Amino acid sequence: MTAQTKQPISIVGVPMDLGAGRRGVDMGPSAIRYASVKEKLTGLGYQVEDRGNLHVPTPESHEEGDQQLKYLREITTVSEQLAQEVSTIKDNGRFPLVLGGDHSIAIGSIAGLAKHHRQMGVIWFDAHGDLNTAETSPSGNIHGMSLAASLGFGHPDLVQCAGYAPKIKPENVVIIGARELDPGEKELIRKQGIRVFTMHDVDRMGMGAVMEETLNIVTNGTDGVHLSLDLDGLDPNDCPGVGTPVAGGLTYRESHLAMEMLAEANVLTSAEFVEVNPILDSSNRTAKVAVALIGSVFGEKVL
Ligand code: EXY
Ligand code: MN
Ligand code: MN
Ligand code: MN
Repeated sequence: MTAQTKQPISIVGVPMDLGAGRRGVDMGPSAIRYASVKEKLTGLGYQVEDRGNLHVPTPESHEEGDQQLKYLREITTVSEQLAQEVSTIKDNGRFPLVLGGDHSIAIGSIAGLAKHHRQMGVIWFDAHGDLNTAETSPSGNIHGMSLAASLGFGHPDLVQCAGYAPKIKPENVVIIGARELDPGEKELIRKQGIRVFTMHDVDRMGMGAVMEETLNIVTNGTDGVHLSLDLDGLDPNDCPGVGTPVAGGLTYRESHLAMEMLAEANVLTSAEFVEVNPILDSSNRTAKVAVALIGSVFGEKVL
């Protein structure tokens, strides 16, 4: 996306909550639209189409299935559809902006994107690693497995979404904001050499230095950069409406600085904002933060 050309944007909502441990995040796309995401972007001079929502099965109408891969069948079905949708948006020469829904949707968005990018950088803002497999997951919730699957680790139905694997390489992935990692995730991080800026790193280095290093990593040898922003990466005091809140997160300003530096770098080719859960929110605050961050990453400035 270059500020000069203002690439047209296509919004797609994925009201998915089957990958999460609690209901409600399926209302995330509506909450973000209600927080005027389209108006924010048109106000910045972008041409925006809203392609509506993908159809997602409701939990009532489906069995949970394997307790270590809950709703695997439904999630793989939606992931394939999202991969197709995102690929179509790329074919149309537009910028895909995906609204979640729980973080399992990243399996489909990254699968659709990687068909258009030989080597894509990924910035994963999250309190968590989302690097579990069925064997290492403490919950069986697939939103905790989506980055692992995109890297080629986990159940074949997730790893092979859109018919190929892997989608991305560990040397092009950066996680920012991590503060709750499971043993299996730590092992994968060590084995694969994935760059993780924990909250300790953010505190010590400052977000400016973190983003300088992140930008170097995700643009090194890549032909695109995807932002996968999980609102639970921010502190629950700023973003209470998320499904798996973890204390001690990124501040509102640290997150905005990261988005502003991303906008200045002019390297972003796609983005998704996930895990907004209005049921756990107050006066749609979390969706409003998401829209404010979207404004910053698309170039909104104070001066
Ligand atoms: N690591 C835990 C699990 O795998 O169940 C919690 C995952 C939360 C995932 C949210 C989307 O970031
Ligand atoms: Mn249905
Ligand atoms: Mn996540
Ligand atoms: Mn998370």
